[in-house]
Amino acid sequence: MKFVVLTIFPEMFGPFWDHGIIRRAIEQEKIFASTLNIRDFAEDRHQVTDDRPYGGGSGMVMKPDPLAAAIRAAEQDAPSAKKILLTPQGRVFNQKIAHKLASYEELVFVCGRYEGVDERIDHDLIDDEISIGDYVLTGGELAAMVIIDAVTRQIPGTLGGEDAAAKDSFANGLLEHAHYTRPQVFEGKAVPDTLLSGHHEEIENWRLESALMRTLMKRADLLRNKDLNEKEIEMLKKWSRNIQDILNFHHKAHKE
Ligand code: 6GU
Repeated sequence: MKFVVLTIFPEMFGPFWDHGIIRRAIEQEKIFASTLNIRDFAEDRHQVTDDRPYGGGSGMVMKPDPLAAAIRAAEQDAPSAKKILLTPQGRVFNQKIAHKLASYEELVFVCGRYEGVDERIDHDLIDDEISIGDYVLTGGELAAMVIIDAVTRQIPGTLGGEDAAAKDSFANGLLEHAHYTRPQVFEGKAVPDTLLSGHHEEIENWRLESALMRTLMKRADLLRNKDLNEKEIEMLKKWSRNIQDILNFHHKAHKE
């Protein structure tokens, strides 16, 4: 996968390329990462990339000419790339989009700054617009890093475990199960017995139940939209029977 990022702050990306999974993916040539400084494509003496908005008002607008030139230069470097503009007006990023983007050979990220980008940077130059959530950032750089991070860990071989990405939160529509490591007892709290049992099937069942419970408690919306499998339905029914049982006892106790 080749990532090319167009930005007026290329220095922001140095530390990002240089740490953890991203660094290792670059070293192992699973990903190729570069930035282009939009300022280098400004023709004027001061290399200006923004200007005041026609019609007046506060804030500055990113000029179309340096940006268009930068995008065309990126296309030289990554001819098959999907070109993505980072903007709060884009479709909202999620795991499904991360998975889809990981299937491309090349991605170009265009980081908007100031109040916005001149409207004439449009369909010939941009294939997709993505936002990372309903809040406003000062620029698309952090959003590009978020997306590059999520896409990189979808690329086979970038994570430690064989199928680590497949077990991720959201990959199966559930949050991840609870995790424990040493010590076995921390501040009086013990690790659940099942996880110490060495019994693989029981451990898998425990993890599914943990994942399902956490999703129900923290993100019930995910469960409503999920295709539940038979095991998951059985677990939910079991809980439901238990809850009904408690309520029945409670009801009787109060009538007596
Ligand atoms: Cl992609 N850009 C900016 N400026 N703000 C955002 C965003 C992107 N996604 C959420 N907020």
